[in-house]
Amino acid sequence: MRLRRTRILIALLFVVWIGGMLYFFTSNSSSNVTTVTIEERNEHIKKGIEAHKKDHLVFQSSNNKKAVDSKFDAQKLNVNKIEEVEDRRKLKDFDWKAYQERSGLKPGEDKNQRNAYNQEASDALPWDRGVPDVRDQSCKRINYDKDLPTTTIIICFHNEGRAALLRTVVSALNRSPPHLIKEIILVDDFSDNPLDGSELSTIPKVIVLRNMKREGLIRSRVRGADVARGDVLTFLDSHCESNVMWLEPLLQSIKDNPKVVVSPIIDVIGHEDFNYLSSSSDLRGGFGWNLNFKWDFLPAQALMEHKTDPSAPIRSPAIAGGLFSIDKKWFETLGKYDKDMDVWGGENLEISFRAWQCGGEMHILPCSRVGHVFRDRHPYKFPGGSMNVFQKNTRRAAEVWMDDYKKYYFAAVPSARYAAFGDIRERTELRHKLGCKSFKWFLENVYPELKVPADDVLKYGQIKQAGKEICLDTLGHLQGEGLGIFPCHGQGGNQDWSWTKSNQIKHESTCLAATEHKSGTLIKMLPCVSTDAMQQWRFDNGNHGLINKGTSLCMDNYKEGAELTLRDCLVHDTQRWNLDMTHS
Ligand SMILES: [Mn+2]
Repeated sequence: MRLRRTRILIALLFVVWIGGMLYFFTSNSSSNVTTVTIEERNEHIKKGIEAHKKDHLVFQSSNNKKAVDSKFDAQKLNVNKIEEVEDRRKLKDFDWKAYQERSGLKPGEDKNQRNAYNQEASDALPWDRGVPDVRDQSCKRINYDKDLPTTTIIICFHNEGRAALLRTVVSALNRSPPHLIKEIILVDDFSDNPLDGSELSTIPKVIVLRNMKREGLIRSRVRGADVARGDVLTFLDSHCESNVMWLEPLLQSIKDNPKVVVSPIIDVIGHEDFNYLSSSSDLRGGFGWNLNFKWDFLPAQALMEHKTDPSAPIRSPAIAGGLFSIDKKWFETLGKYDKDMDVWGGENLEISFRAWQCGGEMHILPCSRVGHVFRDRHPYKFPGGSMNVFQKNTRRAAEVWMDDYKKYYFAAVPSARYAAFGDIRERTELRHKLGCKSFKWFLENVYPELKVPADDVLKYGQIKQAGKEICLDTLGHLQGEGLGIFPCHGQGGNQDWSWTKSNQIKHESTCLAATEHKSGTLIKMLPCVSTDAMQQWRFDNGNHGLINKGTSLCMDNYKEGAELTLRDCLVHDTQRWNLDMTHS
């Protein structure tokens, strides 16, 4: 019964999803919006997130000693003075072409080399170019309060391409009500050319701080936050473009609930052509037990709510980390960032755990849209060793916030057990002082979709026919019956498989089993018996075969539409599989 219900639910979900997509295309077909298929967009997002992870590896620091270039330090400049001279700075006085040309491509220079995006395409765009308004129609009918809190925009950068950096600043200025932006703080994390940042200080509201050595994203953000005078902190990456009315939804949410951390939907600016593409709004932030951030499709219930009201906030267990707004006082109360985390990585999950467990929430706001250049490689070296730093930071987050559940992280990333993570007393005291809830509470109330692995499970996920988007699927069949294949939907359910320590392929309480020794015999879902060789499998990495130990026969999708059988092992496409699985 439960299997059938799951199956019906997934079918329903598909209908809703396709309906939603049809609506999306028809409702946008008249406007001048570049649309891509959902598959293309999600592929983009997936690749983008991978690239985005690498993207922040630029920030590097060798020790914790703070070094500051006093010339560009707002604390020494006296920030109040900046407000006095603010009126004298005019956007129209800024010679954007000259600013860009001073750092333009040299003759013969590879246009992709410096920034890992096409600098020629980026430089060719006007600094104030328009972008398609990709918001849902319902967003355009919302009236926001006139007296929203003000914000300080904080942008940290290191050797960013000038055109992209400038558009980040100018699109935010041009597409926000002026009275809502207190200032824009640029934190130059020790770029090769200090003029990249300092030349922008003639733009209205811009304050430039420069680190005299690499501090990394985390400490650079805190440095910006410490001098911010706005009510709300808005962190942006340095290669973004804010879309129409991007700021109001963020500030309204925080006005309504100062303990909510809010993110825009992150649209895609192509790193080759710089086209602005709309991202799916059916996603939210999550993670696996390896504590890598990932995008999840909305669970069925949340998806239905989203389709009913496309402008409503989407509760998100985690944020990607590059772009978000938070009330300044709440940021401080919550303990800012863990400043003993180095460079980049893990800080987005840490602030996500902290926000939820300590009485706040995280929302993605579909009416707020900001484009981001997703790259597929990073232009800079990472001398500290990105894996070590990522692991140190992530382990700090796990040690402080995950209680006993950290054992699943260590199971998923065994090398993390040996990561030196330093002193965490200050952070555990913070957790205690704030009276934060347990990780168990977080799992039960915020992220029940993250399943606690059974102790006998090595890895879990889906099993794909090699080279195809077709997955092993119970087809809603019950114990004692066979199974088949179905297009992969990434929703788990009938396509959710675990690989156990005794090499069984398990779905709920059933395991895939051979019942006879002859070729052509049906594979059945039987109650698991870990010692039964007829239920044990071996994955042949070379041929991608799934070989049953008891029979030495191979799993075969011999006949389309028929149930899976065991056949003599041949190197044949119907016997080739991929384990698309995460270690638990
Ligand atoms: Mn980025």
